[in-house]
Amino acid sequence: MKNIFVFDVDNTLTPPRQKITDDMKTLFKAFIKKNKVYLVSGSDFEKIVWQLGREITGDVQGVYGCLGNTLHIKNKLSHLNEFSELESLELLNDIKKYINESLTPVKTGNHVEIRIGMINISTIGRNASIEQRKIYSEFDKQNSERKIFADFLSNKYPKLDISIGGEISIDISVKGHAKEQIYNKILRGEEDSTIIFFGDRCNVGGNDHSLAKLVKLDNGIVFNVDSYTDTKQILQRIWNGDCTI
Ligand code: M1P
Repeated sequence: MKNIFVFDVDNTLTPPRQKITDDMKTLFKAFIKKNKVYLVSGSDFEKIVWQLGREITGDVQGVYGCLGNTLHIKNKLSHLNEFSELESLELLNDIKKYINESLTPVKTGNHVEIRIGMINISTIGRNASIEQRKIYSEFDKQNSERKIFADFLSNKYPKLDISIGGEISIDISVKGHAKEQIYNKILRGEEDSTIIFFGDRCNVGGNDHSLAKLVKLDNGIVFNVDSYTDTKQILQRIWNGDCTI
C-alpha cells in the first residue's frame, strides 16, 4: 500500500492567515521530497502561494484551491470549475442582508469574495487585522453568528454546500463541489493507495469535514489537528520513524 498525504493549509500548515513558520517550512520541504503530497484549501491559489511560497506549491503533486475548484500543478493552472448556481440574485440578497444586519463588533470592508467555484462571506470583512480576527472569533463563539446563518442558508438552498472554514468567514459552494471532490481525482490510477488527510475543520459543519468523511469511510487516516504545531509534531514523528502509517 502506498500513502498519499493531503493537507489543508490555513491553521493546518500555517498559523491562521499567516505565512508558514521557518521550522515548519524546513520540515515540510523535506517531507514533500520523500512523499506524495497534495494541498487543499478554501483559499485561492495566490493566497496559498503567499502562505507557503512557490517552492512548496511547485514541488507537491498538486494544489487544490477554492475548495477543490481549481487545480495547479507545478504552479500552473491545470483545471477550474465554475457554477451558475452561485450567481443567484436571491442568494446575493440574503448575503447582503446578513452582512448589513450583523452585530459584529467592527466591519472592515471586503465582505463578499467571489472565488472560482465558491463564494466566501464575512461580516467583519476580509480586511480585518489579526487582532480584529481574534475579537470576531470570540464574538462568534458567544453568538454563533456564522452557525446560525450557515444553517439558514443550508435549509433554504439545499443544492448548496455551506461550511465554516476559518476564523471569520463562511464558504459557499455547490453540493459535491467542496473539498470532497478531490478524493476520487487524487486516487485515479492509484486505487491501491491510502489517503492520509490533515485538516483543522474535520468536524460536522467545518470545511474539511466532507473530505475527512470520505477518507475515513475508505479506511484512510484523518488527523483532525488543532493547529499547525500539532501537524508539525505528527510529521516529525513520521519522519523520525516513531510513528508508522
Ligand atoms: O482555509 C481556511 C479558510 O481560510 C479563510 O478563512 P477565514 O478568513 O475565515 O479565516 C478563507 O480563505 C476561507 O475561505 C478558507 O476556507
